[in-house]
Amino acid sequence: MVLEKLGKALYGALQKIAKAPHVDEGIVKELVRDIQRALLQADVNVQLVSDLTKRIQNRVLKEKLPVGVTRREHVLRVVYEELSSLLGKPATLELKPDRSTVLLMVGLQGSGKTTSAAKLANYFKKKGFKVGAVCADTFRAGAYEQLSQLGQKVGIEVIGDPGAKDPVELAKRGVEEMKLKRYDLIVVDSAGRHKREEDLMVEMKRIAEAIKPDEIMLVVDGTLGQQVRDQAAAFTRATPIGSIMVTKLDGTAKGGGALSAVAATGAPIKFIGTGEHMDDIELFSPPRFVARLLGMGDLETLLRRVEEVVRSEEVKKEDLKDVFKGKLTLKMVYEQLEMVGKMGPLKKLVQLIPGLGVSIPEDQMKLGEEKLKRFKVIMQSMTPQELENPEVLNASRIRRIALGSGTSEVEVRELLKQYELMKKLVKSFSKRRLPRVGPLAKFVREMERKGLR
Ligand SMILES: Nc1nc2c(ncn2[C@@H]2O[C@H](COP(=O)(O)OP(=O)(O)O)[C@@H](O)[C@H]2O)c(=O)[nH]1
Ligand SMILES: [Mg+2]
Repeated sequence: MVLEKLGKALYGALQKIAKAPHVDEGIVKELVRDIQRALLQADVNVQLVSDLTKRIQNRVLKEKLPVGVTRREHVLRVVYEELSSLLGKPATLELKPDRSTVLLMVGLQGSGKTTSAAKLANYFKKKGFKVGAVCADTFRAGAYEQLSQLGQKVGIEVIGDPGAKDPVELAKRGVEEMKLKRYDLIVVDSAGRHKREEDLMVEMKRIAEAIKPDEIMLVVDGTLGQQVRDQAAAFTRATPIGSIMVTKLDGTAKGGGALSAVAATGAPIKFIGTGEHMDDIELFSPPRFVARLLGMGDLETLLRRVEEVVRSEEVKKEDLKDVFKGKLTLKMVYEQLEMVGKMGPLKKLVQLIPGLGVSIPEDQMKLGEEKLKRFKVIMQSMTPQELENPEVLNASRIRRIALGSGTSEVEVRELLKQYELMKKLVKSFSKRRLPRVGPLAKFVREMERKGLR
């Protein structure tokens, strides 16, 4: 999970409250200290932490308890609300209904602009929009090549010219062409470095004047922690920044610092990047993000994710229908592996379900690339019947498959164990386990409405 360490620390702090016989001043002060420690470790600015924890303490100790709310619930709610507001207000990116929306990506080299441009294009394409990208980075060698490769991967048109010298002209031409083609969204990638930083800012301004984007999105590297604040400030001085995307939150302990520092500048964080793959992008909503951080689960995101998965061409509706019935064949596992070389959307889905994964440690779900390749080889040695119905795999069949695939029986059994594990996860989707009342009921109804159950 994103910001795993921070999430665990905060969860631990709140657990103390949940377990305490009485919520008194002493325990509230202890909670506040725990929260402070957790946030400072995530590189959240000292002043922000101090203000936040003061507010939490004041509200918890002084606010009158709303009717029907226990002191404990009140504490949880205050912490949840205050952490959410630390991360800013929720904001979305709405595309214009009647014309092309132009989005200009800016930011320093290496922040993840090009990757994020392709991720965003992919995100909106999956929602059914016609999306294209323009490479206006004429500074970095291979910039066009990089974007067009990513564009190919997600299946969108990319306009660029590796030989061009003038990024302003290039951006203008590309955007005009795509407007004529009636693209819903045109993402413009720009350069992140120049010999002098001033030149970069000037170029950005000129591109912005030439293409008049509907929104300028600043991309910042989340691993920089609270330092990103200076970057955001510098870009904001040069041109109006409409929104921010914080990347690389998958591999950093400083993500909390980056997010809160950005939020403090007043520009809304609209998306976050959580990995190198094209699907590793999330619409950012502080309340939802904090709910997940605190281990409250996140049904809204889950719903949305399900919707996207269903819509994406990669997953056939029929398959999901079976999955939600708790049925999973090795053939489906194989298709999942083929699809993204990982576990595919299924894994992401599973991660989002609150309470799941508790019995199955994360590292058991993660398989190394090498292992995945071996598994694929093994499955290629199986008959369609075996793939459809792994229960028929007895000792002699396992021996045959090991021989045929040039692997070992141990490995074949290991694959079967993985399969059982996934099956167990998938079973949790089944009717039997899903409650008819409470927060999950909404999810169940939604699935039924979509004919997925
Ligand atoms: N782990 C991780 N890596 C990312 C993420 N976003 C971008 N990257 C990597 O960061 C590096 C720089 O990205 P790039 O898009 O070329 O940055 P640009 O110079 O701003 O265009 C590349 O290796 C990307 O794969 C992210 O969310 N997570
Ligand atoms: Mg780039």
